[in-house]
Amino acid sequence: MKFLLATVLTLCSLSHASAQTPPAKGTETVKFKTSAVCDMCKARIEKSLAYEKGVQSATLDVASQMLTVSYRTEKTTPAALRAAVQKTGYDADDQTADAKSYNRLPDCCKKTNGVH
Ligand SMILES: [Cu+2]
Repeated sequence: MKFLLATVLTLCSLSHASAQTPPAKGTETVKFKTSAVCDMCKARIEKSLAYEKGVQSATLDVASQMLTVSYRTEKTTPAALRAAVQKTGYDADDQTADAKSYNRLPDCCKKTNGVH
């Protein structure tokens, strides 16, 4: 009886593990429009994204305010990456920056400044 129970539990956890693995594997690239205005913003966003789970590279072009992120599809999602940008204090596409983080930014990095 004990043996049977162990077998059932093992089968159960095995099927759970495979159900949680997304079918698509690999690397995707996504671009977000941010509210970055200067090289300090660029450094801040790139550094913060580099620490995000699943991120392989993050590059921000200050002139266009476009952030390009390549990420592992089985580790993270565009939504999670956008949230990471918001947490850093910047807008990501139509999502507004986290207010607390935004208020901690130096004055030169506030979006009222425009790109400089
Ligand atoms: Cu800045």
